[in-house]
Amino acid sequence: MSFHSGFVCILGRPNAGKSTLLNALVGEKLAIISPKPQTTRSRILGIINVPQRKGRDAGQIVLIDTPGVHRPDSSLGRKMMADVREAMGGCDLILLIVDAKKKWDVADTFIFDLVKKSATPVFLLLNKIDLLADKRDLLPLISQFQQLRDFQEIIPISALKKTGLDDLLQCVLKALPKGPAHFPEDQITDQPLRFMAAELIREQILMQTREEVPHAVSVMVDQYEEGEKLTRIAATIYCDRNSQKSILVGKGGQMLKKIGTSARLDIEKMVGTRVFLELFVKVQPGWRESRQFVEELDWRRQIGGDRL
Ligand SMILES: Nc1nc2c(ncn2[C@@H]2O[C@H](COP(=O)(O)OP(=O)(O)O)[C@@H](O)[C@H]2O)c(=O)[nH]1
Ligand SMILES: [Mg+2]
Repeated sequence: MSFHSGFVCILGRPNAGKSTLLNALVGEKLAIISPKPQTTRSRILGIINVPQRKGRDAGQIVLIDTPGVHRPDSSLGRKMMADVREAMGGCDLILLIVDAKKKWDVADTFIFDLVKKSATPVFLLLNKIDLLADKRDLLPLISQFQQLRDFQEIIPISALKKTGLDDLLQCVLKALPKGPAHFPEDQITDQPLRFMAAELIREQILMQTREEVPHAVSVMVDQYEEGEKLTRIAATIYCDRNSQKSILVGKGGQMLKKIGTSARLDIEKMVGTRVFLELFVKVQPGWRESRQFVEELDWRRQIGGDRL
């Protein structure tokens, strides 16, 4: 049996289930998830090592989760789409993921056109099949998609229920070039812990606030000190307007406390020590329009290197 290795980009509309799939395949929570569109703002790497099993191929799959494909209308949106294009550019295989329950619309045309221009092989993943009452509905759906493009594979899955993922992994491996692993076997991501901590804080904000607040928020970790028993973290939540700040702080600081407590518990699970978390809220009007601010949020720039 042979060893395959390569980069695989997960592409799709906001909310199709890209990050859920990344987490399910890697078996760790690397990307935050929410029912709100544009939860993922930068590309996220997840590394899967498939061990040698009888009669099966082994290898290393480097998955890249990406922000949802959309027409950008701000500096933040343009940066997100630049991340999508960068991930697409350097990969060996594209996993185009669609929500099997959703009706086709113009946003789908946009993404299919994007994929059409690329010479990279594409698998189409029909996700959320757990929501289909009748599995026979899959066949007409598959033939409908077959007419759109010559997909190398069309695979029905449920990222949430982890259905069809074993078959998916084997198909992906076979489609990757033969060659040695790109990353050491014990590495599962390239994200620094301090960035993942910022994301876990943002996830709580996505879960606990509504309407325009989730989209108006970004989180930056100002201080991150790892100790053997205690990790000290200070982070700033940036929002657009005073009214949003009032919501984030809440009556008597209730909301900020709630966000802080839940995020702290999640970060403790991730780092394996107790965590002391301090949160601040600042108003930074129009930050999504500021190219400089948006670039400052990017941890790849913060550490001065871009490995992909
Ligand atoms: N029922 C069901 N829900 C899913 C599935 N995959 C993802 N979701 C949900 O869809 C929403 C968006 O998921 P997420 O992974 O953040 O989508 P992304 O924007 O493409 O990264 C979340 O509420 C997920 O729980 C699935 O296979 N079945
Ligand atoms: Mg996502």
